Amino acid sequence: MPRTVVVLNGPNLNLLGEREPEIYGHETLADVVVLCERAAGAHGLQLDARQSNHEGVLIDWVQEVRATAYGLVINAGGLTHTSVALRDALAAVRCPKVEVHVSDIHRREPFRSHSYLTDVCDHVIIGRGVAGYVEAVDWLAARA
Ligand code: DHK
Repeated sequence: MPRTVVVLNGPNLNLLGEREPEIYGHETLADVVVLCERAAGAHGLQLDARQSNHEGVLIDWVQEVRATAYGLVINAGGLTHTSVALRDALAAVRCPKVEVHVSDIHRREPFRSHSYLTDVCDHVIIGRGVAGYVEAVDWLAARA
């Protein structure tokens, strides 16, 4: 059975590279997927990368992979700061989970400082740009 790292991206992350590049940088979501595939491959892992702008879709995906994923990386975008429901879904996931933010949410508007996801994740990577996703995959591989 392939060991699969699931990378979930939430609302507006499909616009990476285009939206507020001074905050989120110039790399696109497609670039992120290539970087993560490379990192996963280097550890002998498969990658399953998905993005949705819809909270319920993300929750469905979290539930779908909760018993089978080897590791989960999630950047929930703005849902980070609002979604108890996504948090509850993540709490039911068995594998290690890493919360990623491209920007440093603690150095932006105060409402971004609180994450509903942090204490149901095993590790948090913030403010490292898209390299944070690669760090997350490496962290999951090292933790096994
Ligand atoms: C991405 C978003 O879309 C924002 O809503 C978060 C996060 C920060 C990021 O830095 O990747 O506040």
